[in-house]
Amino acid sequence: GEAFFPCYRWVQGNEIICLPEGTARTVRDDPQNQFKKHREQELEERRKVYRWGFWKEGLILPIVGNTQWDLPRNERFREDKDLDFSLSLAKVLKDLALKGTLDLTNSVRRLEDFNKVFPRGKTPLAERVRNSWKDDALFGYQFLNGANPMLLRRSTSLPSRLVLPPEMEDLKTQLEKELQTGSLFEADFSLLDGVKPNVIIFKQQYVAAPLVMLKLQPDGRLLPMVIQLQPPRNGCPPPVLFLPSDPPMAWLLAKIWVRSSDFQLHQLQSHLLRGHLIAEVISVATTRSLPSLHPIYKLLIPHFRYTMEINVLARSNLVSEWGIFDLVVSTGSGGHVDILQRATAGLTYRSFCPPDDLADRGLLDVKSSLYGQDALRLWGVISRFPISLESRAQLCHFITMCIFTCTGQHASTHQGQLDWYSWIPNGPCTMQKPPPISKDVTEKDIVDSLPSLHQARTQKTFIKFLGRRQPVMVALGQHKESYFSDPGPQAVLKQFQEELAALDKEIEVRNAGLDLPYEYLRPSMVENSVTI
Ligand code: OYP
Ligand code: FE2
Repeated sequence: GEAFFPCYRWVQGNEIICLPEGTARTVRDDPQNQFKKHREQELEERRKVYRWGFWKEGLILPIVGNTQWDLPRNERFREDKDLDFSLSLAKVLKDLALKGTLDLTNSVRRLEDFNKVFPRGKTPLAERVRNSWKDDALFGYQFLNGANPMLLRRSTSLPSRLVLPPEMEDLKTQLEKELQTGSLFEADFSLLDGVKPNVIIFKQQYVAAPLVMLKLQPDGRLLPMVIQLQPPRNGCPPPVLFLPSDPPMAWLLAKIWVRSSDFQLHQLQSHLLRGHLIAEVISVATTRSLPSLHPIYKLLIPHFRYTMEINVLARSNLVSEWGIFDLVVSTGSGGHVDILQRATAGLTYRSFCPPDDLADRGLLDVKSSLYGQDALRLWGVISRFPISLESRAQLCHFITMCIFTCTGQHASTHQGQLDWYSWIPNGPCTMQKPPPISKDVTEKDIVDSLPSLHQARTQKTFIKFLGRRQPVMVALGQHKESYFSDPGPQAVLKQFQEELAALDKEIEVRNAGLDLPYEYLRPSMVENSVTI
């Protein structure tokens, strides 16, 4: 049959292709091959309806179709979801049209002016971000438990791109000391190096590829030590290094550049590619490969609801020509596709499995990585779910990866948007001046670098839309359709739900004792599939 992941070099193992032969009826129960024939016919039919499409060279394949109307009826939003999606989109767009009319002539003069586009009904965490966004501790915290917890890694050596001039002997000593004790971490945005920046209404926008070195303190706080905004280039003087001891405006602008770079990698690599697009490829491949009677089909199908439609909408409105990225994001108009291609080339199976991914990034024993702790716990609960596959450990691992990707992986990168990107300077969608090459920086330089009022309002509009509470929402493991008729699997589902409830309670209790609660992987908050 068709390989489960026809287009990925990272899934080669035959454990995926050799799925058990239709376990609803064994060969012995089916002497005339009647059931087998039925399953084959069903798959033939399915492969006609669910065809692979094509979006861009070098990217994973999507479902065929350019608009939501091209999708099979079963994949379309049902009435309640459709209504909620269209109405809330209409509402935010109306708001944008009304309040945005004067934005092209009005400008942001001071940082406080971003209050004009700070949403009402914001979350407590968004409020906290607005008040404390300049703190180094909150800046560091975001790499652990913010909107994009996927980039940070523990350093195993000083990165080769970090060229330290002789007068920075002190810094070198400090970095080496942290390295020795295993408390040195890095966030490297090299993937963005050389990406072509957007031009928006005749105005050049800018992209950088920073490196941040951070130290993990015994109290669990992660603090930045140095920021390099661009990698060194042959024949050019080494890039300036920004330090916490620099003049406040210079240090702040360096941090803002990092936040804007994180916005790009977060949305494109962590959220869109590793959440939405991978969930879609798993859905399409499963639907084409497994008949309805197959237990793995029954197990996975609830985790695919609405994924194809939301992704068609994203491809045709967010990352399309004239889409939101082209209109207001620094990597729009092609750079974003380049980033997706680069990120696709680097996908690994291990990186989709938190036990392996967190080990590879040196985060397993970091107590202040709440994302890491919760991801491991959730992974554990899911992996105890397909219990009848216990003897096929690798298949179980693979299926757990599929479910975690469609649920926890997406939730952990989707849900932070409203909290961390409502205050625009903490996650600017674009930068309008080149990265600074000196430490002579004023508040005006910062404001001129940040998004215009119109860009900021557009960011707010879509962040609010994407981050709003979903009224039509099925939480992890709470689907009402029952696919399994046997009491055995039904009991397993019930146990799954009980373990999820226990984990939810535990996280709630843990959060009650924390200064900043981490909510994105609470089972009651995690959606059962990628739907927004
Ligand atoms: C799809 O104007 C989605 O019609 C939201 O995408 C909104 C639309 C379509 C309609 C837009 C319109 C949902 C799912 C996704 C994803 C991953 C990437 C998200 C990037 C968000 C960027 C926000 C932009 C702020 C400037
Ligand atoms: Fe999403």
